[in-house]
This record gives sequence, C-alpha cells and structure tokens, in this order.
Amino acid sequence: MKCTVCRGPAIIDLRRHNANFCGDHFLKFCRDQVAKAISQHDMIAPGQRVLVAVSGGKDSLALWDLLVELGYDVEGMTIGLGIGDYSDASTAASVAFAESRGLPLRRIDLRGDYGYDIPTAAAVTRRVPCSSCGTSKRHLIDSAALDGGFDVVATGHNLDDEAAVLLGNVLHWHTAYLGRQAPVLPGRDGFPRKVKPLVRLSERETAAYCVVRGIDYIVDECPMAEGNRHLRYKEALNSIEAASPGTKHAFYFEFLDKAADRFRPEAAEAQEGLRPCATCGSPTTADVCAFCRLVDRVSDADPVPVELLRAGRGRGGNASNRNKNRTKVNR
Ligand code: Q46
Ligand code: ZN
Ligand code: ZN
Repeated sequence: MKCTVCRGPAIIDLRRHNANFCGDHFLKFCRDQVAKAISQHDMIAPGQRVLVAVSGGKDSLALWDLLVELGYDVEGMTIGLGIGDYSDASTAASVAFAESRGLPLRRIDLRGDYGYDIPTAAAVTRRVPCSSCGTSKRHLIDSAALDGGFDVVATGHNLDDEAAVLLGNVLHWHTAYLGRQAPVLPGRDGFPRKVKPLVRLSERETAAYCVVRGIDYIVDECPMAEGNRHLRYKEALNSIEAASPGTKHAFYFEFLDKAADRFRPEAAEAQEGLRPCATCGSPTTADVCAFCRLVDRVSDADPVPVELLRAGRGRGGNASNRNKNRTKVNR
C-alpha cells in the first residue's frame, strides 16, 4: 500500500477519501481537515482565546494538539468526575499531555471543589449518571470560559459522534435537538461560543493521529457508557459505512446543508424564557439552574463508590435507562 501523495509506504487507508497516507501526509491530512472545518464554519478567528474541554481520550487530546499545531491560543480544561479508575486515568492522561508539551491546563475536581462525584449524584438523584455528568460538565465549562474571558470553547466531537447523534435525533424526531445540532453554537447571554473542529475526522482517524503523534490517550471508555444507544447507533452506521464508504460524511454534512435550518424554529422555541439563575446567574428556565439544584441536593451526601452503582443498577438506572440522557447536546 503506497501513500497517494508521495508513493512512500502508507500506514493508513481512508476509503471514504479513496486515499492512503504515509505518517507525514496523514498528519497533514488531519491538520488540513481541521483547518477546513474551522474556516468553512467560521469557528475561530485569528487571535481568539480557545478553551478546550479535555477528557484524556483520543479526541480531546488530538484536538488540543491540532489546535496548537495550527497556531491557536489554547488552554485545556479537565474535570475530575470521580468515576473510579476511569476518572483517575482520564485526569492523569490530560495532565501528562499538558506537562509534556508545556501547555496550560485548568483543573476542577467535583469532589474537592463541589463536594460530590458523579456516582454519588446518580445514586442520590436516582437518574442516569450521564444526566448529572452532562449538567456538571456543561455548567463548569461554560462558567470557566465566560469567567476566564475565552472567546470560544472547543470540544472533541468527531464525525462518528455527530453522525450517531444525528441518527438518534432522526430516529426519535427530536426536532429541537435537530435544530441546534451544528458544528458551531454561537455565543449569547450566559453561553460561550462552542465549536467542534473535528467534525471532518472519524474516530479511527483521531486514534491514528494520536498514535502517529505519540500521544498517550486513555483507551477505555467511561464505564457508565456501556450499553448506551449512542454506541449502538455508531455500530449501525459503521456497518453501513463499511459497505458504502462516505455515507457517514454525506449523512451529516448533507443534513447541515439541506435540512438543519428547517428545525431552527423548534430549537429557538425550546430556549425561550431563559433567565439568570438566582444562585449563580447562569441562564435557566427555572428560578435556580440545574447545576445549583444538583449541588444543593448531592454535595452533603455520603459518597457512593462507582462499583456499588454499577452492581446495584437500580440506584442509577438499568443498563439501558442509565444512558438515556447521554446525548451529545451542547446546551
Ligand atoms: S463521562 Fe459522564 Fe460521559 Fe461517563 S458519565 Fe456519561 S457523560 S459516559 S461522555
Ligand atoms: Zn506520503
Ligand atoms: Zn445556578
């Protein structure tokens, strides 16, 4: 197998692009795809300060590395969720990456800074872990971006993520979600601008990028994600993609071109009536925002170990219920 560009030995074949690349040209391909996504969707202007949400996984570390390579002014942010060994490994990978490259990393620890962790929150609220996790991550990243004067928040959602979320939203006709599924969410009162520069790269490509760049990322998925619908949608799309390369890309980008605008009114309607939270000032449709209500409810609770939550599925929901709220909704 030869590199399509230089005819040297190729290390990867990309069937949807009908191309093979050597290491150097694969890295160039990844940088070009990210630069193209940023410019096509006006994601980041020159000189803007970017906060990257980092989990220690392949996508967020590849994103951080790519943005630095492309010359952007980037800071990382990681949140210790308290999900057993997974969270320890996640923080360790993020810290090791930042230190090895001398990059700034903001760290928040839910237990140390707010008096709770995700397994405990799931047990106390009796809801799926991804519900309190999503609420916490969104609130803390949004607040850090606004308080820190960042112009934009970048997240590591890749093409597989976006196509799987799109499939889920279509299968259930979540029209308000369809109306705000976009590679860019503009900033407005109380919400920072959010962008997804990896939308033109697949999961396999971000993993290969990390390997070629020598980035040590955590391979294990969050244990709370097992059995969720999002993973099943990815598998379904992967089997279609295997038979027909390029389908995922077409599904997502043709949606953006031809259909997304049709659902904007539903998305706007769902966000009507936002007002400042009485406690923290963040936008909410209630008197007190979901994050402040969560902290109020769970911060004094006795810690629940992640193993207990996983064994006693009833407390956090069964395997399928547990993940019902694990949508990649950004707000
Ligand atoms: S970390 Fe949190 Fe994810 Fe784990 S608990 Fe769910 S939302 S699956 S991206
Ligand atoms: Zn080459
Ligand atoms: Zn609040």
